[in-house]
This record gives sequence, structure tokens and C-alpha cells, in this order.
Amino acid sequence: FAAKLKIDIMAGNRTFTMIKPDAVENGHIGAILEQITASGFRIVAMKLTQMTRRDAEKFYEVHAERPFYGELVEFMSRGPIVAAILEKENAVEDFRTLIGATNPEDAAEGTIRKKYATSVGENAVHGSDSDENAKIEGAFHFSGREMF
Ligand code: IDP
Repeated sequence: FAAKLKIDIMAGNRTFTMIKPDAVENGHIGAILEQITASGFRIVAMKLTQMTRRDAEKFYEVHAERPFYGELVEFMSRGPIVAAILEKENAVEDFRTLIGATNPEDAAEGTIRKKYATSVGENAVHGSDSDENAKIEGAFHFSGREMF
């Protein structure tokens, strides 16, 4: 019972993010991490890495049928990203609020995408859209020994 309770409490407190190649190229790593931690997220895991085309194809395979899939794979594998697992109560939803709408033109004032994204495709940051995907995406980039 205690173990189940612990899992219930833990559920929903982690999300996965990437600072995408555009934001890394444009020198925004520091500012974005500052905004994330100032908003109450704790960094559980983090690294500078680059996805291969195959990695990006796999990571975004749910979008394989979308017209922008090829462009998305090309973009996400063109340079380094910062991958991170973040912890906060209600992490997935709160992080989606912090980053703003997919298209920076629609993103609320002060959100990370409003401030740093350049287009609907090159939109500076990724944020998991569910607890289940947060787990899958975190495990895609990190081993258990890299999570703290
Ligand atoms: P999300 O990242 O806000 O959850 P999704 O619809 O899941 O948005 O799309 C995943 C990613 O695919 C977006 O973050 C963006 O990089 C890219 N993307 C989405 N829509 C378009 C588009 O219309 N053109 C080009 N790229 C797009």
C-alpha cells in the first residue's frame, strides 16, 4: 500500500524537455534553463547531445504521417540539443504552460516559445504532452544512472 501511494504521489511530477537546435544555435541555453529553474522545476537529468536522423525519426514516429515529418526530423538532428528531465508538482501541464503554444505567434506573452522560437517548426523547446510520454521520452535519452 505504501509503495502504491508513493507511485500515485510521484505520478505527474516529471516531464521531459529538449532545448531544440534553433535555440542552441541562437545562444539561448542559459536563458531558457534560468526560466525553467526560476519557474520551480528541478533538473533530474541533463545533457548536451545530438540526435542522429534515426533517433529523430524514432523520437517523432507518432508524427510519421504528418506533412512536416521530414522537415522535423531534419531540423531536430541538425545540431546539438539540451535534453533534460524536470521535476515539479504537475510537471507535464505546468511545463506546457511555461513553453506556450506550438506556434510562437499563438504563444502567450512571456512563454519560452514566445520569447525564443522562430517558427512553428523551429520552436525552441519540446515538452512532453503526457505522463506516459514523459517516461518514454526520458528513457529514450537517459539511463537510470543519469537521473538524480
Ligand atoms: P508540440 O511540440 O507543441 O507538442 P506537436 O503538434 O506535437 O507540438 O508537434 C511536434 C513538433 O513538430 C512541434 O514542436 C514542431 O517542432 C513541429 N511542428 C508541428 N507543427 C508543424 C508544422 O505545421 N510545420 C512544421 N513543423 C511543425
